[in-house]
Amino acid sequence: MTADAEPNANLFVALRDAFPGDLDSAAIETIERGLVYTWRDLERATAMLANLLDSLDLPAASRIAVQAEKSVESLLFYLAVLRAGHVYLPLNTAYKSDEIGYFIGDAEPAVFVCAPKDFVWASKLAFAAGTTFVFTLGDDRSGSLLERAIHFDDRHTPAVRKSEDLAAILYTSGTTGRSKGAMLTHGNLLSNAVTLKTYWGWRSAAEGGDVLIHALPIFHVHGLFVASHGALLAGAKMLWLGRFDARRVVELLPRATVFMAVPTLYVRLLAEPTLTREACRNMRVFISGSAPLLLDTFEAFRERTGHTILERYGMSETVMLTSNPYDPADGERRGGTVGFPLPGVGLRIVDGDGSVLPGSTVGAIEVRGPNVFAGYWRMPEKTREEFSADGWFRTGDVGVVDDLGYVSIVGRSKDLIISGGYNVYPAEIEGVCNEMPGVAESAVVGVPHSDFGEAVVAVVVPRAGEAIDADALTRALKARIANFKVPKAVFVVAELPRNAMGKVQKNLLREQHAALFA
Ligand code: MLC
Ligand code: AMP
Repeated sequence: MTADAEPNANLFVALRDAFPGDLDSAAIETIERGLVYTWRDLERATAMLANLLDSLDLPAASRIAVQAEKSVESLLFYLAVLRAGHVYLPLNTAYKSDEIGYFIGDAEPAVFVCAPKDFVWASKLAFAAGTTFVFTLGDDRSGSLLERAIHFDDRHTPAVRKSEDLAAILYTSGTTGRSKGAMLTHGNLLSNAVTLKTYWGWRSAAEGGDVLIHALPIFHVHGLFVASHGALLAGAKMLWLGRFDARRVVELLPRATVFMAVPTLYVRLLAEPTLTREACRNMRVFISGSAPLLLDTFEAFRERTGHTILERYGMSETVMLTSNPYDPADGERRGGTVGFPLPGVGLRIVDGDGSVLPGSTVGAIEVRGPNVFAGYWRMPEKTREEFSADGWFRTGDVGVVDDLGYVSIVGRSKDLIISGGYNVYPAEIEGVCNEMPGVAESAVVGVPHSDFGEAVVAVVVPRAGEAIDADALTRALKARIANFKVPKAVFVVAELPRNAMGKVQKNLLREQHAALFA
């Protein structure tokens, strides 16, 4: 870099600059495996992995797709991708080969990292799509990625990136058609992490040292960006769980100060008799998001633990948008609301014509700010559609802002089901159901579920003269799509309810099946 060049806006550099002075202190402790990673380990391992990527001579900003079980090494690889100046593309571990085939075909990654057990089918798909390198990574440090990286130097100069350069692509399903890749820049991710650091009062080692229980998957915004960036930017320690386990989390609470989760995890924590005020005595804040937190859960948690959950709202395209206050001086945390727009985030409510509505009026939520993504990967048309003429992003959520400025989400204009924090688009599931033998048409709806918040239910109509076996259909769906998308119940009916215009009346189906899992 020359003397008058702009500073390096690579997100990795900002995260690394926040490492504490004592590089030999613990950065991450894995609970299931009992391993401790120091900050020096993070520095060295990301350097080795970044040097491996450099050795592949990839074009700058190549897409690097990863479908690997959660492990500290997969987090380190994410950081190494940033460090080397490439674009990280995480994929849900539940996705099946059809789904992976679509993502790889669309994103054309130069490198694909998969679980060792998936190498045969996954590498075939990747090489067919033009991917040059396929590595494997297991959650027990196995696989070719680490075997190769170990031979590289543990020093590396981070690639110079501009704030508007891409850092990650997160696929998010579409209301029609297939998934879209939301392109997030280094600037999007860093600005949001810096805002949350202050707004949620993250404490560095010198300030008392936060300890985060990291129990979420790391292929989505919540676990990968909000949780990991938060801890890294504070130089705070993480207690790392490969998968969520309510009993284990309660056992860890006395050693922790911060917990982040989707509502299902709070419901499961409440089912643990060992969750008490005493267990939470050192906790500073419990944060919830990705799906609506029921008021019952919010109140039961406060009663049991003495802690008021802080609910916030965000999405893949924008990272975090609003948050209930952390500091009581900024107001109380209100159940049923997602708090205030974060500093620097603009939020407005508009009607169907795009006219801005006055306070306390329900309408479509639009947002803007340094956190709002750069558009959908190779979908300029779709990107244009999702922004207003004056540059606000249409979230697809329906909400209202009260007199005090608290935002509540009251619905969605997008036909979306959120099950246990994962998004399921009915149009996608209907498309797959309709391709199944004997199915004439189908309708997929979300119904209340006591654990997952919402559950996917399918109502299918057989072709004339044919019969459908609901169990066989479910089995066939399991082979095609990620398990969390598979309907928890399938009903076979002679016809779907329709209105005078011929549109399927999904509200009737929702009402009919409302009590199934409530
Ligand atoms: C698992 N299953 C689910 C499911 N998760 N079904 C519906 N919805 C889900 N979310 C399936 C399993 O495959 C299994 O099916 C059956 O349900 C029971 O599984 P389980 O053992 O109870 O599930 P478990 O492994 O414990 O996982 C549940 C969970 C997990 C809640 C821990 O879903 C999870 O980690 N959710 C968090 C998602 C998240 O991080 N979202 C953030 C998105 S970011 P079978 O058929 O095999 O028996 C975002 C932006 C923002 O939205 O604002 O943050
Ligand atoms: P994703 O596309 O996975 O990023 O999901 C984003 C969507 O999750 C948002 O558009 C909202 O519909 C929903 N969401 C996130 N946080 C909340 C919340 N706290 N309350 C209600 N819905 C939420």
